[in-house]
Amino acid sequence: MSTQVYEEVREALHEGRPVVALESTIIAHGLPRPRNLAVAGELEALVRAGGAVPATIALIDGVAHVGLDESGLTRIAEDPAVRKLGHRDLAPALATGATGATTVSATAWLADAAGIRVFATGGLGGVHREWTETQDESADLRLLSRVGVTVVCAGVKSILDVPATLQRLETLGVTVVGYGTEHFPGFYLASSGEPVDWTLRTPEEVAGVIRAQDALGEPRGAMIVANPVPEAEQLDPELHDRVLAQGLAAVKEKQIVGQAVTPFLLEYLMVHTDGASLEANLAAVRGNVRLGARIASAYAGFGA
Ligand code: PSU
Ligand code: MN
Repeated sequence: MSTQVYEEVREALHEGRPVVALESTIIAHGLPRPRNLAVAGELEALVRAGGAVPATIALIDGVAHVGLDESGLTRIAEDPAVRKLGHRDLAPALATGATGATTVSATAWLADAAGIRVFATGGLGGVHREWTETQDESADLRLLSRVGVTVVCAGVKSILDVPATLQRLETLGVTVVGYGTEHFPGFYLASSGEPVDWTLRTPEEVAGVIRAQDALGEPRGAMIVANPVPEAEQLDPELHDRVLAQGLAAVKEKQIVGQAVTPFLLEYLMVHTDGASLEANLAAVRGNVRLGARIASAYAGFGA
């Protein structure tokens, strides 16, 4: 496979220094231009400030990049032809020379292959509402049952069916821990109201669980570290519920299906909350990236 691991990332991995993988779909398809490019740079800077090396992952002209330089980040943020790639899309995209942003599933796959153990993002994909009619479930969930990556996220996007998603994660054997909370976060909201079975409170505790996974060995599986957006920065829950209901009705009316559903709803919420959902989304991602750097540092034995 044609993979290029950015030199700084390769050296850090070789020396056992902390590395945090970042996904690119959120940049290309989850955030509005031109803010998306600024955010891409900001997230990398947050990883560095936390003492780790950032590795933003994407496909450029048929080459999988683990770690992007500035021109790569700019291309992913600005080129309108950038596709959205789940892990099942990687082979055709590589073979045809495509350029694409990687979702959680494709990013976790490539990070795992490169030996990166910690990955930070916003919210995972999951089981969509009305799954019984559409069978729309993000490929993120199943892929996470097959890779040994720790994913720091603010839960799953609240546009989804959260209880059904937690059920699927249980079936798939994906470890779920709340970070400093007994409840699964609600992406734009600090809590989804659903309980979690395990609560960890420090990066060292999370690193201890990763080491226990190492000791257990096969079969490997991911750990989801569900880190809530601070309550002061969450979206107003009433506004959230009202606008989300409208957005879900619009998906139906406009007959939006498949890969387009998630970007449509994220944008709908942004427009109809006057940008408040975007700020909550960004606050969540920033918190996750900071925590990811601390976890990677603790796991590498660098303290936090
Ligand atoms: N989280 C965000 N914004 C996003 C996504 C997650 O804050 O755009 C992306 C992730 O890349 C995730 C994808 O893997 O949405 C899920 O898309 P789908 O539901 O089509 O699988
Ligand atoms: Mn889907």
